[in-house]
Amino acid sequence: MSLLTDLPRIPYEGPQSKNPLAFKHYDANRLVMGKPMKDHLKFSLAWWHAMSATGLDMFGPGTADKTFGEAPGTMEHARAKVDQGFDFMQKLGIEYFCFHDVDLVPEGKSLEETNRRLDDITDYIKAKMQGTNIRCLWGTANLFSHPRYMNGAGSSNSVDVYCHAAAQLKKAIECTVKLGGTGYTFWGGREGYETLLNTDMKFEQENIAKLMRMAVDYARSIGFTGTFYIEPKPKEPMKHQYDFDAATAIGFLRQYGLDKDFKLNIEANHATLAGHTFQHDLRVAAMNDMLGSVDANQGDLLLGWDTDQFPADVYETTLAMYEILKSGGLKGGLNFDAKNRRPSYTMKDMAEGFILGMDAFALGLKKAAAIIEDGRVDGFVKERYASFDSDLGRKIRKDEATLGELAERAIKQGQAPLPGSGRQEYLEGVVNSVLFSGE
Ligand code: XUL
Ligand code: CO
Repeated sequence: MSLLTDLPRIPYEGPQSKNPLAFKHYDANRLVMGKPMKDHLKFSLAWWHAMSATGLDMFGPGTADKTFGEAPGTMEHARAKVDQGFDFMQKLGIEYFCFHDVDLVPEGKSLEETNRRLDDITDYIKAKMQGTNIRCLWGTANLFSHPRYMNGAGSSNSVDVYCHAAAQLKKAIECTVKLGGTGYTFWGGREGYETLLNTDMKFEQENIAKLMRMAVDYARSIGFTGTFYIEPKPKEPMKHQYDFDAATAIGFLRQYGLDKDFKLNIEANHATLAGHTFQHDLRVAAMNDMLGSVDANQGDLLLGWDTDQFPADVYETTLAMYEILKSGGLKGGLNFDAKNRRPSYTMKDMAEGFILGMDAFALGLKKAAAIIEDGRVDGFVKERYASFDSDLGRKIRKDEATLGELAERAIKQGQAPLPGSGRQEYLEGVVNSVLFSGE
């Protein structure tokens, strides 16, 4: 058995370091665009992956030993996870964590028993938080693993299941508030369908919205001032998930009047499963003022599922941080909804996974700031729309133009000139030169 407490503290050693247990780019207090890196990059540990998941897949059991010297399924084990997790976060300088209810404690035989266990563990976590900088980024309820949720929770056909979900939701909100969580997340779990032959989609979506409304009302009534998040995902586990992507989730929130209380938690691997880039879904969220938080990971474009890998692709983290910087920064954080590959099963592997992800985002942050400071990309985009700075262009933008007026101008001018080169290759070259022109 190996323990996270056996690992050393992880120092920043700079880009030349070859020490696997050191940061090459993440230098918590270094200023980027006038703000310390750690305030741009509020890294968070996901309790389900880091403290719980062993690497099991449908072809075989887990390879990583996360017993931490205690029998799984006991409260001793739940507490050992807290001891190990907090020690690990402190060694890496991670200041936030996220959890599902069932990541914290083993489920009891009844809701009352589970709730008592949650009371115990949140007391334990709260005490542990004292004297550290560690805070809860967001909490959530696992409303998708238990067989009762085979048809979803808010979208279930069964009112009994719907009520059970409500009970779990209520308790998870209470735990989040108790731990001072800055957010509460709804990932659609199994909120979706396998076939429309047995599904009333409208009924199910209305019920999800009603449950969310009740959750907001309850949370506000017990003093929760944080943000609710929807985390879009197009498929897996269901064939079709209702929160398909950022645009779909925003439409849903607006339709049901939930958009004042909710923002989005954009996950990189979910965006790519939806056929978008991570950057695309960040942009859609940001331009609608709905960008709240991020689940930081990456998929494998050759595989069609949610591989939840630690972020390594600096091109992608750069473009993600570009979107985040341009939107004014995240109020939420960067939650590593990420896990080691099954053959990377040691505690050292886990540390190296986090170091990889934190460095990839730190480098992405530095490079995104450099792209913005360089100005050529932003300058080009501005210039590209410059024809709208004309009198008529301004009238269009101010909703003062009529279709007839535009048509008249078009007839007068004859053939419209070509709109100007998009210069994609030039811009990609600019990005490459910023990325690879030294530190
Ligand atoms: C599943 C996923 C979840 C959510 C929390 O794909 O991303 O772990 O982040 O329920
Ligand atoms: Co996620």
